[in-house]
Amino acid sequence: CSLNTSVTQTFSKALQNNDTAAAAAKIQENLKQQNNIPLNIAITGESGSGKSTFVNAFRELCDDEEGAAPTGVTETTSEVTPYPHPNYPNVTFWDLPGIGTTNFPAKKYLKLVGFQKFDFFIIISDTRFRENDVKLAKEIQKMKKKFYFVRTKIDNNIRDEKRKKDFNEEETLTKIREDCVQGLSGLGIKSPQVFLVSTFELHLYDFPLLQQTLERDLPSNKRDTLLFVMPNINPEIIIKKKKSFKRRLYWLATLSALGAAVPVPGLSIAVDVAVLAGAVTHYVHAFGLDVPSLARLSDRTGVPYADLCAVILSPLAAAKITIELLMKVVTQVGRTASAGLISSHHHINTGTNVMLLFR
Ligand SMILES: Nc1nc2c(ncn2[C@@H]2O[C@H](COP(=O)(O)OP(=O)(O)OP(=O)(O)O)[C@@H](O)[C@H]2O)c(=O)[nH]1
Ligand SMILES: [Mg+2]
Repeated sequence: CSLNTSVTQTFSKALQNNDTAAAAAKIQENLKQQNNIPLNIAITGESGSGKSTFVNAFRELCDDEEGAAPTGVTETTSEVTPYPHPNYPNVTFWDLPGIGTTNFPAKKYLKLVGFQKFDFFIIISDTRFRENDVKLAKEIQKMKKKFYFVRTKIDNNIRDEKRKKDFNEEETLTKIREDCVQGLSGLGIKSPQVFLVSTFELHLYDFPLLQQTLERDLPSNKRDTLLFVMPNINPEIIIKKKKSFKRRLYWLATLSALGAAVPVPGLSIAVDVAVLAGAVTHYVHAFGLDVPSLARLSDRTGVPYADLCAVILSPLAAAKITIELLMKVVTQVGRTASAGLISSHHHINTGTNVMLLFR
């Protein structure tokens, strides 16, 4: 990536000029930049459609947990509420009141919720989409922003249809999808795309497709930002996170190796520790290995926390993320980047740091 190349160049130059403060500052600045790419996601839809539940699911919070958006059968969302992601505060989910509850025309509604800041809108409905949803979508389009229709509570429809003798899940889903598409087309939306979702079971139905679509539509610098807040609902997402993490680690280790190539007392160690601590923290969060995430998972599944710590390694093993892999990346990068400039002593130090951080 060109940004990274330019940072690497500035970094090397600063080191050649013996300007260690500038070199360290450059790394910190870039790490901060990478972790601070803002992503603002607007969630809107009529009252009771499941907006707040959707926001909580993305933040991997139970509805009754501290910091969760209030949800329920009575009307609860009446104002614009930002919910930052607990591990990635640069990502904010905005729980918006349904346009119908505000009685504002679409243009005024968008102005009041501050539409400019949103990267995209998710318009949720638990039934067919209505005129209000369409008016809003058209106005969002006029403002040159993206929107996605999400039809929620599919689990309810499937459960109801299952009672019938000739139940066929695919047919049921197609029927709901066609019904939504027809409704939207009838109200003037050209070839609408509707994603069928159960917020209680994000791994099912169209949520994975929604994830892929969002990723495809976002500008490239924001793709990883979205990826890392995606719940780990399937191996594909875990593998994508792994790849992105590897790329990042590769680059960090390159800088770390460059730092070590020039004998500046103190700097290399500081860089290693800062760089690796940052990378490993990121890793731990992305894969839900932090203590609060594991405790939540333990609560949700009833699996004792200690057992979970052991079990959780298996999906990671499936994605081939291991401490050995991390070590390999770090040492191999060191070798490639240094082109023989740095001592093997440095590799060992870097590896040891990784090991220590993992304990
Ligand atoms: N079965 C099922 N129920 C859901 C789903 N999503 C939300 N619900 C339920 O629908 C009800 C309303 O959900 P909320 O998230 O509070 O809806 P909201 O859109 O935020 O509502 P307001 O804040 O009043 O505008 C709650 O009882 C949720 O548990 C889903 O995917 N499946
Ligand atoms: Mg709500």
